[in-house]
Amino acid sequence: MPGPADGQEVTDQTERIAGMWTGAWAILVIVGLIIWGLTIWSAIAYRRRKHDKGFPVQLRYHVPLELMFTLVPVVMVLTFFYFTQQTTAEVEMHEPDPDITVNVVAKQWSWDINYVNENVHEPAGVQSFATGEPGAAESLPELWLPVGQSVEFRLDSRDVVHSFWVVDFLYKKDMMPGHTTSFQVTPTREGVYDGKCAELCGEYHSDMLFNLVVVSPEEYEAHIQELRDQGYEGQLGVDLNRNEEEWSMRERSDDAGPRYTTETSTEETTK
Ligand SMILES: [Cu+2]
Repeated sequence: MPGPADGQEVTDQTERIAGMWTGAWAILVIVGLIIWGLTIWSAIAYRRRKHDKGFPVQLRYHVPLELMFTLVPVVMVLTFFYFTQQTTAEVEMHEPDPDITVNVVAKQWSWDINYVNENVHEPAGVQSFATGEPGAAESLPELWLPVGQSVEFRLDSRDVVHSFWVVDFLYKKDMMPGHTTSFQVTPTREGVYDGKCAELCGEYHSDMLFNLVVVSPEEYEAHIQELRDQGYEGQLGVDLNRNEEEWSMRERSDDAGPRYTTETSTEETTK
């Protein structure tokens, strides 16, 4: 079973998602056992015996049997579809007034975290280097959230397609340049959770890590105040130029002709 050892749910959605996952597997294992059982049984029961001659009785156009072969899979697919659709709709539900709104901007290869209501941001994310040294994990960009409050993630990208993934949330969402995606969730368990980019986005994709820190509302407020005191007011939006040069991604792709030369495409294939 996914989830932390103490059994406390990480968000208000994890139970539902894990239930969908394990339920589907349980049904499929039962179906598998029936199919394997029948296959093995028929191979043994109808095997060719010593004095058998010619062909066994040939069975054709057995309408009830063929109806069953059609209807059972159709019913199964429809049932899985129903539960998948139901779970997706619940997980994707947007309340009009979430308690916290966080705008996450992905960039090759890190994250900028903006607290929208408070109009402060985390220090600009710097790509991590998985050095294996103790303490490397503590230097990752952080996203703080208060426990028990609903949060809306607004997800943007400054360059290529990334994907926002907090592993223990059991959910991830693509981040695209020029299009904001979003989802809402309520973290229900304090702790530090691994966040990753889940969409291969270039050479250092695997170093695109962050920590999601779920704390008490008081600690969250204190953290926001600390950011404010350190001067991290405002937002690090998508309009920020990621290379501090005189072009935006849009201009560059429009003016520069084909995006990929043979040089970069050979690089691509080595990943
Ligand atoms: Cu990425």
